[in-house]
Amino acid sequence: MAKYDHVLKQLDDFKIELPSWGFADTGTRFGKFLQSAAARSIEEKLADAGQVHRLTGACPTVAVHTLWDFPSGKSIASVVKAAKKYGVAIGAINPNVFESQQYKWGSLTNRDPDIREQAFAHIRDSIEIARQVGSEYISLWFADGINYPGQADLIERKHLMADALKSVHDTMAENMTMLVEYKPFEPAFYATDIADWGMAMLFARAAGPRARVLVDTGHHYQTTNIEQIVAWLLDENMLGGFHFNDRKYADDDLTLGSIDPYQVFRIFHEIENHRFRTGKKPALAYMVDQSHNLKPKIEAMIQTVDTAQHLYVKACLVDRKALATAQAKEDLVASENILRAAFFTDTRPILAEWRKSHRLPIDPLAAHRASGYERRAAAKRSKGGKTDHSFA
Ligand code: PSV
Ligand code: MN
Repeated sequence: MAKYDHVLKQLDDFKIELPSWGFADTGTRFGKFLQSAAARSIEEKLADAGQVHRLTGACPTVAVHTLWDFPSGKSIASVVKAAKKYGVAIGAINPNVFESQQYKWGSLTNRDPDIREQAFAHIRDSIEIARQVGSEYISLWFADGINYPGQADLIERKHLMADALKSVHDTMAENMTMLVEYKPFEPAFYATDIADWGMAMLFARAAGPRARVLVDTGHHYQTTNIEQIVAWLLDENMLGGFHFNDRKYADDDLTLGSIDPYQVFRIFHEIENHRFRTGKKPALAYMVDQSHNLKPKIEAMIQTVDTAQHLYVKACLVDRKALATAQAKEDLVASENILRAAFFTDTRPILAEWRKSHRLPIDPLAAHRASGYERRAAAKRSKGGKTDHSFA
C-alpha cells in the first residue's frame, strides 16, 4: 500500500462534522414518520453522533442548533460533559432566527428595529455558547427574504444585512470564524436576502477577515456548476466550509452521493487541485446537513461519511502532473479520462487499510448493525414522550 501512503495521511486529516438535528425525528411539510430510535434530546443526539464517530473515526465534532439544543435554562456545561462522555466535541453553533413568530417579516433584515435586535441578541447568545463550549464556528443561515415583487426594498434589506453581519463578526472572539450560508429559495419564494455565493461572499468580505462562505450542496438551482463555485471561492480565500447532502430536485436532504457521486468527486477534485496549485491546505469545515426522514438516522450518517471518504480518496488519486500535461496538449479525452480513472478506482482496499490502521471496523455500517445500538436506543426511547422539531 506504499503507493497510497499520501492518501492514507490525507484521510487522517479528513474530518466531517455531524449535525445534531440529523438524529432527531424530522419530516417534510406534509408530515413526519416517527422512528422509535430517534434522539429526543441533545444528550441522545450526542450519543448517536458518538456511535458514528466510534465506528468511522472521522466525525469528532457535532454541529448544534441553538434553539433546538440549548433551550433556555439548558446547562451548557452539561452538554459539554455529555459530548465528552460520548467521545465527541461541540462544533459549529447554528443560531436559529427563522422559526419564531416574530420573524415572519425577517430577522436581521426585518424593518422593525426591535425584531432585528432580538435576532442579534440570539446570535450574541450563540456566540457566547460557542465561547463556553470551545467552538470556533458560528454558522449563519437566514430565511430572510420576500415572497412577492414590491413587498420590500431589496437594497434596504441588503444594507440591513451587511450592517448586521459586520456587527456579528465584530462580536466574535478572535479565534472564531463566521460562516455565511446562502440559499436561493425556500422559505422565501421571490427574493432571498442571501440567495447565492456571490451575495454571501460580498457580505462575508464586508463583514471582516474572519468571515467565510458556507456552501450547502443542496442550495443551488439544477445545473449550477457547484465545483466551479468551490474553485472560485477557494481562489478568493473565501471558502469556509460545506453542508453536505444530495438532492434530485431542490433542497431534498438526501444522503451525500446518493444521486450524483461524480459531482461530489468533482468538488473534492477542485479542493485538491487548489492544494496542488498553492501547496496549501485550506481550513475547511466539512459538515453534513441532512435530516433523514425515512432512513434510520445513524445508518444514514454512517453511509454518508463512508461515501464522503471514498469520494475524497478518489479525488486524492487524480494524477495531477499527468493532468497538467494532457491539459497543455489540449488533449480533452486524456484529461477527462484522468479524472474518470480516479473516480472509477476501487477505493475499498484503501479505506480498509486506513480503517485497519486505526483499529476501526472495515465495514462501519455492518458493525453498527451488529452492535444492537439501534434496538437498544429504540427500546429506551420509545418510553416517554417524543420531542417535536417542527422545522428540522
Ligand atoms: C437551511 O435549509 C439549512 O441548510 C441551514 O443550514 C439550516 O441550519 C439547516 O438547513 C436546518 O436543517
Ligand atoms: Mn445547510
